[in-house]
Amino acid sequence: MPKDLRYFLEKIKQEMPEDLLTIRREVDPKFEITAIQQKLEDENRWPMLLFENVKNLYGQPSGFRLATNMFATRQKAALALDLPKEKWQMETSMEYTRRSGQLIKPVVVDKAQAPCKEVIWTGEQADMYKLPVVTHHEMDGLPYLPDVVVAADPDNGVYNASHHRMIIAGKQDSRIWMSPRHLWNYFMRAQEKDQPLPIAHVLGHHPAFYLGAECILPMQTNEYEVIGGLLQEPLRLTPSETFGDRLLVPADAEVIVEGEILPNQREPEGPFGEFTGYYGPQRWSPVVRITAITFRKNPIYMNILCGHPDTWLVGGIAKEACLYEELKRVIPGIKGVHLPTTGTCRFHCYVSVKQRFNGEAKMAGLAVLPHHDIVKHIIVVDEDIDPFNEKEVLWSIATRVQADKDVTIIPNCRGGLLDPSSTVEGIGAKMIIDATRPMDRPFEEKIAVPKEALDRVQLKDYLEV
Ligand SMILES: Cc1cc2nc3c(=O)[nH]c(=O)nc-3n(C[C@H](O)[C@H](O)[C@H](O)COP(=O)(O)O)c2cc1C
Ligand SMILES: [Mn+2]
Repeated sequence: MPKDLRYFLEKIKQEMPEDLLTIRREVDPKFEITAIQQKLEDENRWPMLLFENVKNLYGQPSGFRLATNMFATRQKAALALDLPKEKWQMETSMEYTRRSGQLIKPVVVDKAQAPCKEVIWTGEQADMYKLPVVTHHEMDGLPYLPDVVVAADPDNGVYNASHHRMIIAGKQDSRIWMSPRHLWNYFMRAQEKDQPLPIAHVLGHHPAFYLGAECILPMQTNEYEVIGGLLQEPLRLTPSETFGDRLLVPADAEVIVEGEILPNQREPEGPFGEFTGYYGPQRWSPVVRITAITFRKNPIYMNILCGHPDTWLVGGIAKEACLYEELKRVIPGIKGVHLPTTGTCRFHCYVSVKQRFNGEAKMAGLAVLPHHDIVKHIIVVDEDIDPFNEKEVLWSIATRVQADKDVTIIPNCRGGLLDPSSTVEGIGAKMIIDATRPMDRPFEEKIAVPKEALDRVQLKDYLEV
């Protein structure tokens, strides 16, 4: 059985049954699903949710199930990479690094072997209102698709996969938001030739598919091969309905929405509740004309709740892994990289290093910058501090930092386009806090109860009568 969303749901059922909730009561995709997620989050609960009965945008039963919160905890990401859930910290990112370094070429199967072609809607039938497209937050302009967009490079056919929200403005009318990364680059080159860019929005696949889409590798890396590496098996592809072999789509996806980004057309898109926890503004964004919708029988539509852990983790783990590889080239003593999700929406990055030479910590901080543009504040800690333990990171800042020497501010860098504190869009300051011990003088010892005593003393011998 190829690794797909159903395969992963089975795995969760077997290995983490407490982490999957099935909801049978009928729900409306407008605010009802996100209200349930918010209420669970308020109780510190982030199980994967599978809604069995969801209405479409006509208010009728859609026939699509809906899955969400697939990435809301790191334990689920560990499971996605076949690790035991206890290995949710750096081991998960390291496994990502290992797998993404082993590119596995995809295989192409014909339509008859492709589950995503079990039902095909083209022409007038390809109506987005028949899908359970979710409206997430109060001021969101309209419902949004929040999943992965795949496209072939217009010049050489190399595939890119990346998450991109798409607003549903009409039955076949959408707009896409692209910050200036790879998909945007593909589109700009197609537009220069006055050509549309064929795309497919992929809704519902194995979580390793999503983790692969968030890699930060050179643009000429075929991301279908990266996804193969993460799945540890070739990704199965099949020709799209609209573009045939010019756009191959994942055969084992639940739902595929095909379309093309039109050149030189812009329409309003937004506002949208963003990963920052704020609404992003309404903008003039490229227009997508929807051409076909294909799906499996008893399909599972996939949603990702933006501005909550579900969004931060899928990108965070991929970015940590890629950053670790980049930093290792500069600082061999790199120990760990963590993009925390405790409300810092990946604007913060913790790096731990075994510093062997003065200044290496600063270099580690600097090396993060070109590889992940949204990171603003980098905190570099020693190897005795666990970057996954925020209490230790804060203690390190409190006790190892002198602000006049250890804080470096670099103005006017490329930053996240959605950072609400920046005054020029996409431009911002970076801050590196070197929270490592100074190397040129002795430093106080950390307190510790002797290990021998800790090993000897068993609490039950003292506290239980
Ligand atoms: C759930 C989710 C939604 C995202 N939505 C967008 C989006 O609408 N526009 C965008 O430019 N980036 C978005 N991103 C970030 C990109 O997917 C991410 O930067 C990706 O690595 C870009 O890949 P690329 O460089 O291959 O294009 C989103 C990420 C996640 C996890
Ligand atoms: Mn890419």
